[in-house]
Amino acid sequence: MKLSLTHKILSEHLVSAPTLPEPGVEIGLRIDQTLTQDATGTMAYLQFESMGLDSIKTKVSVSYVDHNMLQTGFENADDHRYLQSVAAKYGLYFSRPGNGICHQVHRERFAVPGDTLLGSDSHTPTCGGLGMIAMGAGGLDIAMALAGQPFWTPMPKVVGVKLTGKLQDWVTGKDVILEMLRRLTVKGGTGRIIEYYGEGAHNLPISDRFTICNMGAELGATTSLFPSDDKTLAYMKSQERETSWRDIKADDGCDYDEHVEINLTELEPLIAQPHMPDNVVKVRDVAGTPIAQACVGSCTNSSYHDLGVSAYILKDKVVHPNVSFTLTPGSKQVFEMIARDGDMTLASIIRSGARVLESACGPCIGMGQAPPSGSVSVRSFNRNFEGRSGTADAKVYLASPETCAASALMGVITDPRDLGIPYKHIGDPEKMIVNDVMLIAPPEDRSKVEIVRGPNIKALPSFTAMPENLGGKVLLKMADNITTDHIMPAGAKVLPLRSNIPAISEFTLTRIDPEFPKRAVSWGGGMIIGGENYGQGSSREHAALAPRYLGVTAVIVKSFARIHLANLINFGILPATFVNAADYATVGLEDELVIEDARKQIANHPEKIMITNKTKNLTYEISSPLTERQRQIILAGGTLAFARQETEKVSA
Ligand code: MIC
Ligand code: SF4
Repeated sequence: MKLSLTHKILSEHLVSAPTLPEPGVEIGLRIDQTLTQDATGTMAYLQFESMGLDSIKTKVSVSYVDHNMLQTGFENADDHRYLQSVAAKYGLYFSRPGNGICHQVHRERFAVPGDTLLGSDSHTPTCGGLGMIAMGAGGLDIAMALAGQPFWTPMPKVVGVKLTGKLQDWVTGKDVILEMLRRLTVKGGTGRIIEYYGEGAHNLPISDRFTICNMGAELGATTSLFPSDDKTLAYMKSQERETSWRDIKADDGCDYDEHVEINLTELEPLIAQPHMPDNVVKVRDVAGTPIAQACVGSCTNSSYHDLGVSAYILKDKVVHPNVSFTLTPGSKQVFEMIARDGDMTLASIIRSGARVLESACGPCIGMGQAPPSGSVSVRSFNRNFEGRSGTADAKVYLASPETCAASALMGVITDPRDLGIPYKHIGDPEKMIVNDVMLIAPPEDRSKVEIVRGPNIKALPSFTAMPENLGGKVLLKMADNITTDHIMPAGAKVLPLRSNIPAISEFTLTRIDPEFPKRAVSWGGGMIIGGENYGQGSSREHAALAPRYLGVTAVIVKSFARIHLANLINFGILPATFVNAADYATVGLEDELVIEDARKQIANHPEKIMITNKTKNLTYEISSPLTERQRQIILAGGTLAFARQETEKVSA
């Protein structure tokens, strides 16, 4: 049988059954590598610690510090020390602050074709650019993988994206993924793995492949990947890691569940307008719009190519006086490369008046560089959700580094082809500067390592089992496409509280209704109602943990995003969808809902749960997509409670 690359890698890692099942059926996968970043890592390691093991069980695991580096108080600094000591204690690599953004560093130094990677960050699929199955998940799922447990996820459909032709000058991988978003939308990849193949895929430079896989997260896809070919080998050689290269690709003529075809030759520079990554038009359609800010960086576009091409556009010129232009090298490696290359890349950037930021997430997660009121910011990033930049009324556009740099120069949104400068190809360098001094390997003798816990690191809250009857008022009713940035905002004010659930829960859903946390507490908890694609975006499990802490017992929506759904189950919140879409309209704030015999209903037929709206005297049918394993988790009050219950059974 001819197999897709996805099926090959999944089969090699399948532990739940001898063969891959139909799409939708839950599969358990062996995880080779994990990564965490500081904003999700503290929770993941607190959860791992609570499992009582003395060592991690994965092949390679890395703890990165890249999100929260402002250090406006002791909180982040304390988190960094905790993460460093946990890594040393349990056998992980620690990537020091300054070494770079997790996805950029991981692809440079650790990604291996054919392996599996699970990361507590939704852009973990970036490493799919090297031919691996790299997936985002909540921190608790990472903790389980570190403990050697399988990762459970629904068997995805595989979408084969056939790329033909070759990109024109000034058109990039970013434009390919923006075209995918234009066609498929932010929900189009849900329950799917996107596999690129064909002559066009082979023509794409490695840096474009990473950008495309990175932003596949915005399609809602489980992951995206490219075949491992001669370009992959050349990249791994440039990183002095060719011994880890593996020749693995789809069989010619294999079957895909769904098909998409893009002729690269026909693409032109594209741009996502505010406030969704799928609101895509041609750059020329919005050209001339005045901008106040441009930013090149983030895990999507901060490679040597991205900085190099920006510098080329800026060479011997000055950034427009009305624009603040920031550039972020994605890693220390990229930073050192632009500082030492023959083109004087860093010098051109400095001379142009652009602002160089440290290698971290920075403005992408609202850590500084909030744009001026009501202004336009053009960014090479992956998310432009309302308010995420730190300025509630800013209008954020997403485009290639080429378009960002051209716009920064002109002061208005500009198609790089209209700059009138000759095109210069900046390829993947044959040799990168390899220097791992900022990656700390665990010590030989880990027994003496003490874990350092600052006062911001609070104990994990524990949750009770599902009651017989589940009742409560509707605490909030929301529309479609609610992101995890709405549920649990990030930014400079909130990120420092990621290790402190009582404190961070006070920000839950405040972007939608500032009174939500107070109401949830004074009403003694309750249920929340949402529309389509609820919980899209980030993998932050705080978007489930904090609501649970405030007493949310059920989330009833039209449809869920994958990672958020898994996080709700992990923390014992019942996720359910309306069977009759029309029922959504009849539920209102403050309505009293009750699921009689909730435990029985969930245990016996979660796909058909009856819930009564006592206020309106109506009964609805809702459906919870729970497998047998997940039913037990929900009944126990969450994954950790379930794991404890199982251990007690064994030792009894
Ligand atoms: C993001 O881009 O939203 C983040 C910050 O990287 C998140 C993780 C987090 O919230 O810590 C993600 O994408 O998973
Ligand atoms: Fe960091 Fe932004 Fe990438 Fe998230 S999307 S990992 S915040 S750079």
